Amino acid sequence: MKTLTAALLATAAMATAATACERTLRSSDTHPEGYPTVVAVQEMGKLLEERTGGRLCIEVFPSAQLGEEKDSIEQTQFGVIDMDRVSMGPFNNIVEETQVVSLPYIFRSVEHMHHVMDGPIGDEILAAFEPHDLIGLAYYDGGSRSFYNSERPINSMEDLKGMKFRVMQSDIFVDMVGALGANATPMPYGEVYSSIQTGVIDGAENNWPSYESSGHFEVAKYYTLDQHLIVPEVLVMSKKTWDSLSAEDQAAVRQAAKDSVPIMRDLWAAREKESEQKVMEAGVQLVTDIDKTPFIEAMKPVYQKYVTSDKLKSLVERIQATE
Ligand code: GTR
Repeated sequence: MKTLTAALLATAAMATAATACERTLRSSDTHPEGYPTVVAVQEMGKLLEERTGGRLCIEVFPSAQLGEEKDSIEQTQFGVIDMDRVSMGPFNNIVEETQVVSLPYIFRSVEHMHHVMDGPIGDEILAAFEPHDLIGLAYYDGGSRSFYNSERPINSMEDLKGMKFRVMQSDIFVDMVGALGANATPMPYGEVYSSIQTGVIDGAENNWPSYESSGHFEVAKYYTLDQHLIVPEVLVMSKKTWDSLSAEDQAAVRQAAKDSVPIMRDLWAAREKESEQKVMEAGVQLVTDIDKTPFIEAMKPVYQKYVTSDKLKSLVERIQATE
């Protein structure tokens, strides 16, 4: 009887919690529960619920439950999904301005990326989402991305020759890998593990937390810190959803998204260390002393191919001029 009463009370409590929200926004993420981006959006949801008195809540659907990034972006444009937390990479073919922050070695460091994205250039790129039925809300950290593979340690650009790497679905990354003498295969994140395991590809490239949480380190133990990309991640809302909100709630969404950024950065810094430790303990063979100069040199044709319009040229110049 006691257990039954407890169970009933728990059900009642859940029902109250569920009805406490007038509207629950569905947010997509490719990463699993507990990953910094997932937790940051959940924290944003708490702020939003509190500040709107329960008018708005957020439910995060982790582990690509609502689809892989390319598809979830489309669904968000259509308004089927309310919010999406994605890397800027998969936006390259939709929002031209995102190409500049996806160029290899455009940022000198994570600090440089923060200075750019926290300032007017970041705001300009966020605003560029709107004509594509999306509202850019905030940027999250994605560390720096480096190559890993199942075959051999990469000590120089020479070692990459002929290898096959998965890249995010963006032409820039295909050309980036090609310029390094390797072959690129764009594919959804969720297919990478088995593709490495079965030898369809030799490896991929990512940051410490993704390399760890995806389990890729189990099938590709050679990791070289060439740090070719520092791509920020972005949280967007469907313009359809946005337009259905009052001005007051729109402001609350913007503010809560903004307030989730420092939370995310703290979570990220901690997770980078934890992930590094975990994969190293699992036997990952790390190369850190790699000369990046030839890598940077090799990217010239990629810049020439993509930075052609005045808009992008100006953005690149202003990013490079930012301290
Ligand atoms: C991660 C990023 C994801 C996704 C993934 C990928 O670092 O957080 O949004 O883009 O990389 O490589 O597909």
